[in-house]
Amino acid sequence: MLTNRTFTMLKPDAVKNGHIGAILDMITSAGFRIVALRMTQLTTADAEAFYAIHQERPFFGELVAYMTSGPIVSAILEKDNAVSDFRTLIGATNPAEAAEGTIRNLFATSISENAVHGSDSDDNAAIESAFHFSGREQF
Ligand code: FUP
Repeated sequence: MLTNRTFTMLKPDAVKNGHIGAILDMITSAGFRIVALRMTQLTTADAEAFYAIHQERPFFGELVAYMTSGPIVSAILEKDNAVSDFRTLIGATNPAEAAEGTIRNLFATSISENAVHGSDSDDNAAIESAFHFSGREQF
């Protein structure tokens, strides 16, 4: 189990608005080591599978449309207490509630276009990492 790793995506709004460099700098400055990294664009099938847990939620269609609307940057990050510390670094799902200085506070535009994803558990970090990266792409 990759208990010291978490998975993130810099979402289409963050990429489109030119924030890749600033967000990766915040991530590494906070002590995370990037162990996998890719710029890609999700297909509808990718996004539906990745967010399958939300398929009954009213925002599912909008979420899939948004997450496939442009390129993203996906990454695996390593640090002690990675999942919890990264959730603290990104802030609340709704940027209006995200603590000052968090990535979502600084870069997110709305609850749906909220700049970054962060895994919510060690189990999901492992599942999401394997969804995006093969073993030989993780360093
Ligand atoms: P988080 O773990 O903070 O990414 O938040 P959730 O797992 O609750 O939600 C996953 C994604 O669904 C969010 F990043 C954005 C989207 N979402 C909405 O669009 N509307 C909502 O009301 C809640 C979530």
